[in-house]
Amino acid sequence: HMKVAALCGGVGGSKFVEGLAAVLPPDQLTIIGNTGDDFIHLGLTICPDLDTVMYRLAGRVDRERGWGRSGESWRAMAQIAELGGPDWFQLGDMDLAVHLLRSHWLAAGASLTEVTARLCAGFGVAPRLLPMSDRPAPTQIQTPDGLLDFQEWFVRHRWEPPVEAIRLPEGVPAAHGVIKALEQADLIAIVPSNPYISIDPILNVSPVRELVRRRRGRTLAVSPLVGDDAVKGPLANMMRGRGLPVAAESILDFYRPFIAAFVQDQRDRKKIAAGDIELLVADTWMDSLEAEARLAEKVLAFAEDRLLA
Ligand code: FO1
Repeated sequence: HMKVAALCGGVGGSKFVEGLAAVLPPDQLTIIGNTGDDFIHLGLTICPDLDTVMYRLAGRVDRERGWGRSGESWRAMAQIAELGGPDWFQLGDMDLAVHLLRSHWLAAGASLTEVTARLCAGFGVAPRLLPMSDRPAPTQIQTPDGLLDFQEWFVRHRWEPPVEAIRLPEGVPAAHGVIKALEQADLIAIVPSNPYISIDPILNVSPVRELVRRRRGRTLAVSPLVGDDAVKGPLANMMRGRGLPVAAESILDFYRPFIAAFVQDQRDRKKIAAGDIELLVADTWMDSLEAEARLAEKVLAFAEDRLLA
């Protein structure tokens, strides 16, 4: 049995993690979630990526949207809109209950790690979900129109204007449990999330980048591209903006200093010349729990064979 630590962003990553959770005993899986997308909105602390993972593992995510709750109602949001409040970020009634409780516990002095653990316990989520840091580490997007907060750029302006640079705060410490999980993991899995806005913010809390680099021989990444395209979200746009081909090879190049194994989708036109990196070509399209579990099983067997043997 191997201990897995997964670096995870939002929607895409949460699907792979759901697959891992389906095939691993819960005490063998620690998920390190991106909190660079977090923000304070309507006075509440919102952690979209942690919640996306938590709701999915609880079986309560809206599987159509990929975020928020299934069976959600929107009465509070409708009232906020009627009163002229900000309604560009959609917060459902049940989702709001989580943000209220999180903000309440944080105000009472609990850490985000502790609050996340309490929420996960309440939802019956068994694997450990850790925020990358207990301190705010907001990602900002540099655009021709100025510097935007992440959710302003992502949700309010729908990935516009184009990204000139991604600004990550320097010197933010990782949460204590994160370092321990990365040191003790038999396998570090970089899940199929956006490398620039979901994974890089996690690598950037100290000392995660150095730690993962040191444990390169035990680290694997799954490409977020399927058939040379992004599944959802701005990744393909961002790659074009960087002058990179929208292909798994560009993703591999980004992760090269950190990994010894890489997984690309079988629909990609070109099989990567991976050099000294172990390569698995697999079906990474995750449209059901069965597909997620099948992929997780395959990736773990590959890791066991090529990295841990
Ligand atoms: N994404 C949207 O595109 N529009 C929304 O109104 C929105 C609300 C929202 C509320 C709670 C939550 O946990 C996530 C939400 N998301 C929304 C998704 C999320 O902001 C992004 O997908 C991630 O931040 C990117 O990883």
